Amino acid sequence: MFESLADQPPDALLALIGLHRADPRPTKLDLGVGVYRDETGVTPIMAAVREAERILLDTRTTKSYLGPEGDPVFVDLLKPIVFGVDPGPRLLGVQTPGGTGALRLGAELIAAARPGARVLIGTPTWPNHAPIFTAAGLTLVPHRFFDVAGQRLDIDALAAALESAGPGDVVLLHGCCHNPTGGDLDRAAWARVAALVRARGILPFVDLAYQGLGEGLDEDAAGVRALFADLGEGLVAYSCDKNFGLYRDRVGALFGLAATPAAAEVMRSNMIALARVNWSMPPDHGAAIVRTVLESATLTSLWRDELLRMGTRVRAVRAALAAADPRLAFLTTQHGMFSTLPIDPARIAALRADHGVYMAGSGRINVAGLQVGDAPAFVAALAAVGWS
Ligand code: PLP
Ligand code: TYF
Repeated sequence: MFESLADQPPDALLALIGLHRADPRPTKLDLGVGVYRDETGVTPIMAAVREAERILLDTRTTKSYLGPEGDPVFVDLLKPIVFGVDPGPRLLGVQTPGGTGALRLGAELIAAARPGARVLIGTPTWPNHAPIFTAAGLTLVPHRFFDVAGQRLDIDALAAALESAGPGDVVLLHGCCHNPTGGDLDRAAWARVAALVRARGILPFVDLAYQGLGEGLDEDAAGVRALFADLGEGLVAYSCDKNFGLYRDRVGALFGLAATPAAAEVMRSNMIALARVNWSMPPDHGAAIVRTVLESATLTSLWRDELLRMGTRVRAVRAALAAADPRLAFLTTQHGMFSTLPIDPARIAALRADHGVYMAGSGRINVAGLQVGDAPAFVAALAAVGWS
């Protein structure tokens, strides 16, 4: 049977981890896979998370099954963080294995409602977006979201894509900290998108994987809140894996806004049915940590403080890079851990081979992989390969 299978390429982003690890040069720099690193170069277990794990170890009495919807308390505690004011019974959510599980579940929900539905998708985007939506049987309709050479959002292309779409179509939007460009919609652009989505009857599907790692928890959710404030239907794929540092524990949620409370219950039952045939039930441990943090005022403020420091460090590295080379000034206008440099594959290869500088083949850099003090060496390596 399996002789018919063709070999599949490895995930290029995850492959960078191994390449960097195998490089013996002590001066090597890892700007590859998108995980936060602190001022010592470590992806830390956050203090609030460690404390929550201690509490769970002491108080957990069972690991019996929870159910396909996961922990509803975890989902309810996230609602005010994501949406600010709770939109009430039209908003529902289920726990998922990471933001990826939420994206896949949302895609399958859309496919169940409207087989083959068109999904407007801005380019460039996270490399897993297209395969996830395609695997669910949806039809991708790409438009240019960001001009890498000019380091500018192409809002007009997004608006044109929305104007060409209508009821039954979906638009995928990054909630904040755009991966891979750091190019976020500003308040005016979100308002324009919200108006078009409403006028055309398009379903917005927001991927919110980095809340708090840009400008702050509330600032990073301002777009999704503005969009959902006066909306009939929408979906949000949420990840706690970055803002709680829980990557391997796979913590996420899929939120849905339905037209009526009754429709919300139907939507929830469909999400649960789809979860059952995919992963049966989501893993509990990471979500239990988030729940334990958010149930405690002390742990919540500890978590918020540490997240604030993480965002501040990322912005400091962006500022240091811009100060070291004025051609990188655009980095300070972008948000979150990622930006994409206008740099060709030959130079990316030379950075790796000659300077031990590891970045994605697309030119994406994970700013959080650098220390403020690394800025001169990074800029010198860019200059040495004759960047732009
Ligand atoms: N969406 C984007 C844009 C991401 O960068 C990631 C990163 O992994 C995800 C979703 C998925 O996150 P998770 O690790 O929670 O599945
Ligand atoms: O874009 C990134 O680097 C992160 C981590 O298959 C990641 O989102 C990368 C690839 C992948 C899963 C997560």
